[in-house]
Amino acid sequence: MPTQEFNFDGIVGPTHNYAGLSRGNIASTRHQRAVSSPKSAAIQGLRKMKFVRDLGIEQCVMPPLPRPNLDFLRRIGFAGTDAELIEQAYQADPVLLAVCYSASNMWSANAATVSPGSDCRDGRLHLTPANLTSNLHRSLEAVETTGILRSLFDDRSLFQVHDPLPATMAMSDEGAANHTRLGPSWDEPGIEFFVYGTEYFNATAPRPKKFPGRQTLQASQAIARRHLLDPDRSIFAQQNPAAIDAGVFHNDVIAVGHQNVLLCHEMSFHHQAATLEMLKARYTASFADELQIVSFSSAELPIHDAVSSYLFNSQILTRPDGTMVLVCPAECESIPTAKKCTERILQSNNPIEEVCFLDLRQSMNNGGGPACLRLRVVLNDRQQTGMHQRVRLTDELYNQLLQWVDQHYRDELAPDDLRDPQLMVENHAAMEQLG
Ligand code: SUG
Repeated sequence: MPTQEFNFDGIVGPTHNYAGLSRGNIASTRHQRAVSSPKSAAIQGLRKMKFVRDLGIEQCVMPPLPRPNLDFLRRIGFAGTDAELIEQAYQADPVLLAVCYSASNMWSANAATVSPGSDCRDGRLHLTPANLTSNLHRSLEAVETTGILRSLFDDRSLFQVHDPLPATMAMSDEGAANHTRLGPSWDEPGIEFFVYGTEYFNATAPRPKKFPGRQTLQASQAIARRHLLDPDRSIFAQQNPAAIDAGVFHNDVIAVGHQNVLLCHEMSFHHQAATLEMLKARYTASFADELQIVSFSSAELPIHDAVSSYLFNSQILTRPDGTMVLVCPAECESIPTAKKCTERILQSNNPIEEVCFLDLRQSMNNGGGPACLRLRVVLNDRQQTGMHQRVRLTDELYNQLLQWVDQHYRDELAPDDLRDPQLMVENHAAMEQLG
């Protein structure tokens, strides 16, 4: 089995809802208190996984986390039976109830930063689960995600699943959403490109004014050290603070890279020209071919359209024949500027030969596009055999999951439905059956 990239997608959980919990994420704020459809959200996610699998690309699933997280409610001072905890939290502040019910681990790009074994000095695959300290609801994921990753990748001779970084602002880490691995092959060492929002200890460094920069340089550097990366092949760049203030809360909302391709916007990086020059130079020095960069100006794609279309949150995938496909959210087809950009991607010099558009509206309404829903994990032959096998998406598993969703998920979930203890009972039943 050749070394290849596996996509691990989070299955949307039965409590997918719109609580407006993520400051700086415009879609989340805009849809606060809207009625969600957990069933359609999960089906849209599963269809994307099947679509990728049918392209001949390895696809795996990550389970939803058990919700509500009642331990969280106990830790912040509520007490009593499960139903009492829920009612007390609702009375104190419905936001707290939304926090413990959030299905946010569906966005597995934020689950961890992953470095392929070929980039790491000890040859093992290294994963650092993200601490997600920027948002309360997301910070609850870290411990549980670490447990899941350790059970998926439990052979210590092949994999190293680190603890999340210390949960402090200085080490704020959002995982692979701010990390891109570039290089023509999966077997040779690649270039690891880390993008951060703030430089925590440097008070004079530019910062976003309105919204938080969720990834710090200090966190990215710590990950590079832990993963035993070659400093000559690790690049750190700052996100453009004005873009963060325009709603670009992760780098994967404004840039996407894969193998020898990088799609970006003129507002992607703080030192845009220098960052792109550095990437090109390091790439050419390391490999025989060149990095193909396709950059878009604000005139072609106003930052507002970049954020609402999520063009840069598309997945770039390599098919078994070596050609690439761009999997975009359906919004890229309906927003004319974004549609034109997809046409230019097809015309310009790069290996992307096909563009397709998928409906992921339920997740998009919370700020999660195709690339947010997947964690890329490059696995060699031994690692493919050594990882947990039941998560690989087969037609059989796909059909089982569709049936499971149909049986257990609600068609609609309104904000005040979280108060109904019956929702908890339904969730327990669903998770029990998933096993
Ligand atoms: O962290 N939204 C997520 C979206 C994450 C997208 N991931 C990447 N770009 N990789 C977030 O902001 C909204 C939940 C709510 O409002 O109910 C939320 O958590």
